[in-house]
Amino acid sequence: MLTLYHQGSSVCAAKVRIVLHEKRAEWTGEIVDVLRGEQFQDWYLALNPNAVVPTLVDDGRPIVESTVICEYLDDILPAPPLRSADAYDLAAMRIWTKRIDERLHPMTSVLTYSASHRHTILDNNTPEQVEAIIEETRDPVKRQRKREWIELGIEAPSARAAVAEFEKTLADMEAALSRTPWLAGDAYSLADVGMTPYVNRLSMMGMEGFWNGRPNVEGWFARVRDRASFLPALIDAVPDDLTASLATYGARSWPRVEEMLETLRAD
Ligand SMILES: N[C@@H](CCC(=O)N[C@@H](CS)C(=O)NCC(=O)O)C(=O)O
Repeated sequence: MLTLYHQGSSVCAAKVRIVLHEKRAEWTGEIVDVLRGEQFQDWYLALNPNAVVPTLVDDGRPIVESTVICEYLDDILPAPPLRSADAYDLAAMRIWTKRIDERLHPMTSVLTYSASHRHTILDNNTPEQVEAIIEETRDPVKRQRKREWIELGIEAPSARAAVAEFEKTLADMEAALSRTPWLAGDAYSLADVGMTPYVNRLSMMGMEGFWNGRPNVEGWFARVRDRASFLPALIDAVPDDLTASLATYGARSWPRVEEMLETLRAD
């Protein structure tokens, strides 16, 4: 019995949902509303001491870390395989998933919060409630960053670094996809699963301009969107109000992001 603790807005949780749908697994989902601080409740901390989603519980045993969860699912549900039997392609896949975990994911929080979530938080809460949302983040470094994104939005110093990281990632995707049809070889793999929610996040925020002049990324994303896993894992799982706010506020932030991109591309 597989239970996924997740949330529609979470890119990490989306990776796991993709794998569950690719495998046609039987699973149940429990929503942990990370935008309202539910991840800090004691019952959830007992499952995931890092206070983040996703957590997979398999017959009462919790597994954390989305990349680890995806590999675990590929171990227990081998068909269809999402990791190559070829050692080189497998290494290439892990370079992508490692890069996503270490570099792209932290920058996605910056971009999403500073371009979109901050507006939702500011528009729907009193100043005291906003302060409470910031203060409930236990890690002092994360708390300070959240404050900066909520207060400064896309003008936060970290926002430029986030735009630069996405720009570099998409440039490297374009190069990889000019060599092979999928990111880590001839077959769809956990590398493609891993990148999908991040590219989709840009798309949901109306920031498709990131792949202007990148036909291989554009073609890859079209093929990813055609997969049966895409709609249930990436679109249907996202609450309507969140989809609307990502689109509205993302579009509002895009002109400034585009300016940053133009500067980066001119350098
Ligand atoms: N390395 C973790 C990162 C998980 C993570 O950052 N989850 C985000 C949503 S994508 C979260 O729960 N954020 C809530 C918070 O930081 O308070 C994983 O891959 O599972």
